[in-house]
Amino acid sequence: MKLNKINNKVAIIMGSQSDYPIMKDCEKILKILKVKFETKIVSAHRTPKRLYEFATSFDSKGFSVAVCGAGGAHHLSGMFASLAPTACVIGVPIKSKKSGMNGIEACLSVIQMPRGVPVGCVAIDGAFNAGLLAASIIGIVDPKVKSNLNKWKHLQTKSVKKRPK
Ligand code: RP5
Repeated sequence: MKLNKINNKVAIIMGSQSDYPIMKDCEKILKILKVKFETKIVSAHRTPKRLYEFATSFDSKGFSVAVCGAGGAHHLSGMFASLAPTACVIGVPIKSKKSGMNGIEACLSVIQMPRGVPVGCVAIDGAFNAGLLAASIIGIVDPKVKSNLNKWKHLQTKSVKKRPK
């Protein structure tokens, strides 16, 4: 009997090269947890064709979670969720130096999705937590990732000292 292929890859996508210093945090935790991922620059506004092509082939390429980081008028997560209807999309609102609004505008763009097209949202610049959340989703189908996440959380708990120095 042929088993169905399990989609266990995360796509880290960002609107601009300038988002990478923040989105590196997502790569960092996914590497620690041994989650398979690919990182790309895909802009909803500047490279819409690239967005369409990547989002519509997402499932067939073995991905199931998309972590989308963008600042300003953050349309990346919402457009990705529209074009890849079965993807788990996590939006990372990024504090863009150019907008002067401290990332709140990107945050509102991510959380105010219309009914029927959900996108999860982490904190402004919260790429590390987006990676942890992505790993917990992949852990549902990948026991190794689940176990790595469990160990990591356990170590985090152990690292919290009882008293300040
Ligand atoms: C957004 O505008 C990008 O995601 C980035 O956060 C912000 C600024 O982009 P650049 O002008 O630095 O390319 O679309």
